[in-house]
Parts: sequence; C-alpha cells; structure tokens
Amino acid sequence: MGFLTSVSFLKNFALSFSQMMSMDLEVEGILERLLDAVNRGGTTAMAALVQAERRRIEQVTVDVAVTGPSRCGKSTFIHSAMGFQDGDEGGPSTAPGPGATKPAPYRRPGFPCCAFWELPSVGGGGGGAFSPRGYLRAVEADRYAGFYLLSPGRFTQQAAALADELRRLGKPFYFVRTKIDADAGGREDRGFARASLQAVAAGRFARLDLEYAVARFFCVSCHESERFDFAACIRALQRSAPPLQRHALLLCLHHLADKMELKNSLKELIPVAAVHSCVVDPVEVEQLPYRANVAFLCDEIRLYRLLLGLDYPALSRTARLVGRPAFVLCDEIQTRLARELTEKAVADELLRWTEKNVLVSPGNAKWIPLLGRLPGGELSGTSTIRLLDAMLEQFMDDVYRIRRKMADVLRGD
Ligand SMILES: Nc1nc2c(ncn2[C@@H]2O[C@H](COP(=O)(O)OP(=O)(O)OP(=O)(O)O)[C@@H](O)[C@H]2O)c(=O)[nH]1
Ligand SMILES: [Mg+2]
Repeated sequence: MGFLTSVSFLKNFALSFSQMMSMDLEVEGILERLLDAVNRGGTTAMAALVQAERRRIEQVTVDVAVTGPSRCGKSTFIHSAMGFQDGDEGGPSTAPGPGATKPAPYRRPGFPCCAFWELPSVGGGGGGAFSPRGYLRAVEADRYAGFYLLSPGRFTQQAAALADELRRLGKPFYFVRTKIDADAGGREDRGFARASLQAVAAGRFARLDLEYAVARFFCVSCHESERFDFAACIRALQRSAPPLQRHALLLCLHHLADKMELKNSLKELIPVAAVHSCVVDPVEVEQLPYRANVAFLCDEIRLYRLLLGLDYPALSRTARLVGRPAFVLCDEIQTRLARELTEKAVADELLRWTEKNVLVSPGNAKWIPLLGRLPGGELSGTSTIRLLDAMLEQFMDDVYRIRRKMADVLRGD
C-alpha cells in the first residue's frame, strides 16, 4: 500500500468506524425519564422535563485549543473555522502585536456553546527551555476537547514534545501545516507529511511515533476553509468528541461538518422535538385533530435549513465560490419549506402527514408507549416525527442537488 494510500486508508477507516457507531445522544435515557415524568405528573410534568432535556443538550459546552509559533496563522485559522465573515464582530485580530500571554476564547454569534481558544504562541526554534507540561498547565489543558497544533513549515521539536504530552493526557490533537496555499507544491508527495513531521521521527518520545503523527496531519490554507484539508481537520475533531460534545461541534461548525453526520445527529433528537411541540404551549390548528406548537416546529425546521446551508446567505456564499449569483443555486431547491418557511406552510405540511396516518418509523418504535400518552394521542407524536424526519431527508436531497449543480458549473456545463 503506497504511503498516501495508507494515510487516506487510515482517515477513511476512522470515518467508516464513526459512521458505524450510533450517535448515541442518550435519547433512551430521555425517553425513560419522560415516561417516568408522565406517570408521576402527567402532561405538565412532561412539558417541564422535555424543556429541561433540550436545554441540557443545548448547553453542552466545548472548548478547543489552537496553538503554534508566533504568526503561524492561529487567529486566521480560528476566523475561518468559526465561519466569521469579514466585518463580523467578535473574531480574532490578525494584526501583528506582542502576542497573547493568556488563552483568548472566540465564540461564533448564535452558537455560544463552542469556543475556539487562541493559546499563547509556542516559542519557535530549538531552545531547550520549553516545558510542554508547564505550558499545558498554564493554559489549563483539561478544559479543551482537542488541540490544533499549527505550523507554517516543518513542525518543531517543541510541537512534537507538546503532542507527546497531549497523548499522555489522552487529549485528541492534530498537526496542521498552515499557509499551504503559498507552498502547495509537494503537498501530494509521498514524503511531505513525513518531512513536515521530521521532528517526531528525530525526537525520542515515549508515546508519539511517526505513523501516529502522520495519521493526524493536515494541510490547510487558513484563508480558504473550502480548500485543502481544512474541513477534514475539523471533521476529525468532531468525530473524536463524545456524543453530546460531537453534537455541539456539528451544530456550531456546521458549515464544515459532513452533512450526513450532521443530519444523523439532528435526527436522533426528532422524537424529543415532537414531544415538545405536542406538550409545550400547543395551539389549535385548523382541521388538525390535535394541538401543536407550530411556531416551535417552524423554528426547528428553520434551524435544519440553516445548519444544512440552504438559507439564502449560505447559498449566496456557496454560489460566490463558483462566481455565480445565488439564484443559480436557489433554483435547485425543491423542498417547499426550504423555499417558503412560514407557520402556515408548516401547519399544512403537518396536516398532510396527519391525514396520511402513517406509522412511526421502525427506528423510533421505542417511543410508541410515550407517544400514546401525549394529549393528542399517538397520532400527534407520530405525525410530527414524520414531518420533521421528512424535512431533514428532503433538505438533504436539496444539499445533494446543490452539490451536483456546483460540480456542473465547475465543469462548465
Ligand atoms: N498565505 C497565507 N497566509 C496566512 C495563512 N494563515 C495566516 N496567514 C497570514 O499570516 C499572518 C499571521 O496570521 P495570524 O492568524 O495573525 O497568526 P497568529 O499565529 O495568530 O499570529 P500571532 O497571534 O501574532 O502570533 C497574517 O498576515 C495572515 O494573513 C495561510 O494559511 N496562508
Ligand atoms: Mg493571533
């Protein structure tokens, strides 16, 4: 097996392994607690609990560290990873300065649960004074779910020593070679990763070897998150995180996430959202035989649309990448609720699913005992689950249609 083949094999193996694993957002625990609540306190207790369970998931926080030598691209990497647009407030500054002396967090507007921290620079060169343990203690390494170790050229002995210590601590880390746009030649060469990580091979590390490091090596341009390995290095972090943190990272970094993984994570929580609609502030809806919180469902579907990149600003940005106006991509969207998302349209769609009187999908059969306890009976929960399920699936079809259109435009069709 060639060198590059073996690297991609390792990365693909990690992917298929993660896809085999269920997302496991512990929804079975939520189901049990909801059943218990309804037995003890009826609908009122169920309404209070379902809101608390959703809040608990929304409030899971994830901190990610970005480090490397001075001027290696830490701020620019964070800027692109968090999807800050030029002119957005709250992004990191890239102006040359004395450099940070303590970690600085950056959060994306609208997604407060995930923070990327710019750590103080790791001294360049081969000076012997650097202590990985001291550095990690000073930046409070325990806090972070993962570390990006950046370098615009070959990694230094300090970076390798830091990685060795991170492995000892059991922290996921990634070697990210930045500014690859200025130095892309050779990136595809057999030995590029090995040469970049020469310090790992040259050093005598207790826990770090070259193959392990090479499997965690990525090449990026911090200015262009859509090129090179930028998305791959973010996805590696998302896959390494425990389920609830992975969910938070998928939501916060949705523009770089694998859309199928994002969809699957959202899908797991659909029954919880359906229960919410049926018991928290539901209202009468014309012709519907049960009450539903249509405003909440509309917000939920709006979130799906945003996360899957089907909202107008995201489509405009995507179209700009291929030098086209937004309508070229908007025309590809076939799901009615992606084009016209109003409470009336959501109510109509919910009624359509209710009239079909479909069964709950086999994956959600375990929810049937709870759905039967909803004020509107099983039909209310089943139809709401089917509505949200259908929205996610149809939005995914739109995502694929847009991808195909982008490929056609690039080919000049
Ligand atoms: N061509 C290119 N330039 C980059 C890249 N990443 C960063 N830069 C440039 O490198 C310079 C330093 O980038 P920063 O993101 O400020 O680097 P930093 O590590 O945060 O710098 P300090 O915080 O000052 O240590 C800026 O002029 C960036 O525009 C990259 O991937 N490609
Ligand atoms: Mg900086």
